[in-house]
Amino acid sequence: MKHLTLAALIAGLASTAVAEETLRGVTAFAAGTTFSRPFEAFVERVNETGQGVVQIEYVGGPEAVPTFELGNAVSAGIVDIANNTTAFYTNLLPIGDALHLATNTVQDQRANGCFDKIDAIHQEQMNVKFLARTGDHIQFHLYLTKPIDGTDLTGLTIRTTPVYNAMFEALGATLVRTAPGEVYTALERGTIDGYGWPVQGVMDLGWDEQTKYRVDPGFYQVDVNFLVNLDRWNGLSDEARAVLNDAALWTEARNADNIDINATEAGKQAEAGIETIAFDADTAASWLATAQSAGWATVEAVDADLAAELKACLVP
Ligand code: 173
Repeated sequence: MKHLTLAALIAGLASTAVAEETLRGVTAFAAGTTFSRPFEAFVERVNETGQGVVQIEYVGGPEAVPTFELGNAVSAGIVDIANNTTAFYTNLLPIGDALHLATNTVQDQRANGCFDKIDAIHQEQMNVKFLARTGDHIQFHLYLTKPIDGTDLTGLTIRTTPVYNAMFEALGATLVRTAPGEVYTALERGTIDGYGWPVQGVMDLGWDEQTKYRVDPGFYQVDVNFLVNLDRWNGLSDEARAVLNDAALWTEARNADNIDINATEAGKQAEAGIETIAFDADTAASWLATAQSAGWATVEAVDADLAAELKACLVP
């Protein structure tokens, strides 16, 4: 008995000496679906490698914090760490629209100074540490319930986010912004004729039931980022920050898996009956040219100098 008490006392002292930090984590995408998965693997990794130093309590997804509110929540420190895409926090970081225009990888961006620049912008404008970027190699597509035979989207009502706004608007579509959680119902009710979404995740969300076509080629590149409230980040020990940084690099190394996953997903879509509308070379070139010009025009309208700086390191 005496022994146990002493052991408990020592354990108690030890735990006050090295306080383990627990961060509350929330994802902007439904928990357990494609764009939450890298974050979920990261949480597991941190909870293994950070024992006694830093842990993440995974609170969940949009049922905990609505998709378009998560940026505010992590900025204000209501959430400590968020898995979020710039398209869901454009209100807080308008220049964030540049991130999906990247043609290089996050590893390139770390090497050429772009990552630090993006981190600094997040810290200044949003009070968050930009910890990691996932989604490399994954492109976005237009999905439809009715066919098109060229790039003209006039007369179609398309669900968008800031990722696709400029491009689809330039092509004549009527736009409706919704969180991913509202897409299925919008399709079912016929209030939209299609939606923008990456090549991955459609099956996961059950949208294949309501989708007839995917338009190829894809465009842009997914950015789903880990953001840490800056006050919380600055208050962590060096050791805790190192655990988080190491797990961030580990996660980013796994972005390369997306190349194979993309192919598997496209195969599953075909099996589920989603037909591909594959533009011929000239139409594809015009589709992609509109994507680029409309996308960069939006970013340039926010801040031309910063847009040029980012373009130099995102599209080298
Ligand atoms: O379509 C979307 O909701 C969107 O903008 C997005 C961004 C990154 C990954 C998945 C979807």
